[in-house]
Amino acid sequence: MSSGIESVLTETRVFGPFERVAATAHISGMDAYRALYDEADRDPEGFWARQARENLIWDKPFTTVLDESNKPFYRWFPDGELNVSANCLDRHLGTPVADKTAIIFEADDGEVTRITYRELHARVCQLANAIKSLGYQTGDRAIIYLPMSIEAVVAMQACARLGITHSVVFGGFSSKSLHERCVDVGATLVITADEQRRGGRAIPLKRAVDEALSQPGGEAVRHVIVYRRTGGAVDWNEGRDLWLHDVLEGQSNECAPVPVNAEHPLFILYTSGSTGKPKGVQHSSAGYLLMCLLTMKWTFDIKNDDIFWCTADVGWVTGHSYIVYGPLAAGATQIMFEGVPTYPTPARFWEMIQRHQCTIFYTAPTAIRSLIKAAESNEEHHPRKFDLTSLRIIGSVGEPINPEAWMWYFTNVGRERCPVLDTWWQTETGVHMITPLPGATPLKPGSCTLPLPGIDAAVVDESGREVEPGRGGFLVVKRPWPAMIRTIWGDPERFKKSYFPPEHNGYYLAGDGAQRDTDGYFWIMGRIDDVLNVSGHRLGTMEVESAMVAHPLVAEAAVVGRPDATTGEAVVAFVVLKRPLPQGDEANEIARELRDWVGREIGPIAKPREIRFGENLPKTRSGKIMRRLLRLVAQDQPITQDVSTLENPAILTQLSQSY
Ligand code: 6R9
Repeated sequence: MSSGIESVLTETRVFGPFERVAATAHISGMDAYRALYDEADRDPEGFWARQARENLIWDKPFTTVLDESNKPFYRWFPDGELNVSANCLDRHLGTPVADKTAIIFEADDGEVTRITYRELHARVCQLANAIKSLGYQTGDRAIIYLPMSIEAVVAMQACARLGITHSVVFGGFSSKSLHERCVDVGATLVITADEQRRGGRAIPLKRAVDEALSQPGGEAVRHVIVYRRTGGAVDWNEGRDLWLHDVLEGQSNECAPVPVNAEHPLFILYTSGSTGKPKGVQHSSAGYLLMCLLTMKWTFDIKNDDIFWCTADVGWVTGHSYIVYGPLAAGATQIMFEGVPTYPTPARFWEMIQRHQCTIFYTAPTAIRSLIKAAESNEEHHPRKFDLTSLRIIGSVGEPINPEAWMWYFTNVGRERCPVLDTWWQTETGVHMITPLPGATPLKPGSCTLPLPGIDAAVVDESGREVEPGRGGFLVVKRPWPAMIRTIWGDPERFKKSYFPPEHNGYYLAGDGAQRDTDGYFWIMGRIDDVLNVSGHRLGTMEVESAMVAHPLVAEAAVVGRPDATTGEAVVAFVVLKRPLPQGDEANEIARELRDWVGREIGPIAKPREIRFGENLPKTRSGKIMRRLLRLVAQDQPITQDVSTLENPAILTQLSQSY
């Protein structure tokens, strides 16, 4: 948080406008932005109705724009019907886009596969027919546990075509996380692969599915469709498991899209919150897709000849909105990458931009920061060694981008010609909310700048009152927007409590701290709840704590974040064991064991960077763990506050030793 606050106080540089982009931009110049913003502000329903009519193809037109009768369970275009897959694929068939490349897929080993919109449509129809023939229908839920692949896009689109709600689980999650999600979402179908290939290694996926489904509740899954990616050995459960290539055989490449209600849940995506249990964020069909498409135009200024590349995984919301739905609805050509930015070398991104003539590049600060390190230590991996002149827009998402990383990205990747779009949004918001527009907004390094048209964002105090410029507070959105979260799957009370607490006037509470400057620009300060952001991945501290205390050796655990130059935040775990305090090698051994345990319980991304053992944890008189204190200890900062109320102040010394 401190680096964010400093940047607000010291950052005075302003970049842009970018004439080259502005000349042809969808929204060109600040006057055009303000005009659109004001139109939406004056008459939000009229504005969104116009956008929904102009941008989506409806099977049954809506007559109501927004149903607010059961706040905060807003319903958008509630009597309209459409199909999301038809809006991404069929809409292009009678146009020149049909034979345009939809996806340029580059595999981990560099092999490139291209697929046109017409071919993609055929593949989606075939899989939809196969799924239908297995007895699945609108309203069923499918878990998708696939690597980055054209098959993942096909699987998600095939579900959308039939009105089957998908829940994609990131391939880096453990079988235990997969099991929890399968059960919570009530899945009856799983689509997976034998293995995934990343950084030259093969990582099993089917094995994790087998483990997950052998647990209680797993028997509800009737079929597991398996994409053969590597040919690695897999166990086979006759009757349940089916090869993707077998189920596709003989299927017609036409499958009528099923019209669904605008509010029909397109997908449920799990994300971390401030309790131990991940939340199933439920999204709609029409409102969500509308804003995916609009932000492709507004934020990315997508054009027919652009080569768009979002480096996110389809397991995260960024991959949903800016790989699977937004770019396809916009008829764009996009790059999709199976591997990791550092394999075979940390120049992989720059090589790929050059090879595929990428024009719009969208990645995460954590990737940028690790590539800075690599570039600065080896000239061969520096972006200046590559021809990146095809780029016209570069973007960032997932966590605050510090001004230094912003400047490096702007200078070395964008060559000072490309606007850097620092896009602030969340799994819950569905799409970009606060972001520069490339042909309009002057940029300040470290600020996500201004809200999109139709987005009424503000910074408020504890009682919901807007604070003055330069004062920190809670980031809120005052009015509903079409792509917003609809509920937490199976837990409407938690939805209300988490996002619409009564003291905030019915505003949507994002969970981030922020402040605005005198130009109205937003500066995000990081999470204000018990959610960490490690390499752009959201992790609940409670989630990691519950995983740790599930280990037989652990009596108690507290997890906090520590600022980290590469990953943004690093997980530091304070642990009380059920046995005497370990020292030296023994402590190292137990720390390794606990790290592996967390990796198995949640996934490798949750493994604590540091583990610190103590005989107990610092607590208040009422028994609350003093996390604020632990955060200071984790940063090796001096403790200036009064610690005399602690049961045992000496533990602070114990807890300073890390493993
Ligand atoms: C899209 C996505 C959401 C949280 C969010 C915030 C952080 C995302 C940011 C940013 C500062 C940005 N975040 N983008 N913070 N500037 N441009 O990342 O969704 O995984 O749900 O994370 O990430 O803290 O609340 P999700």
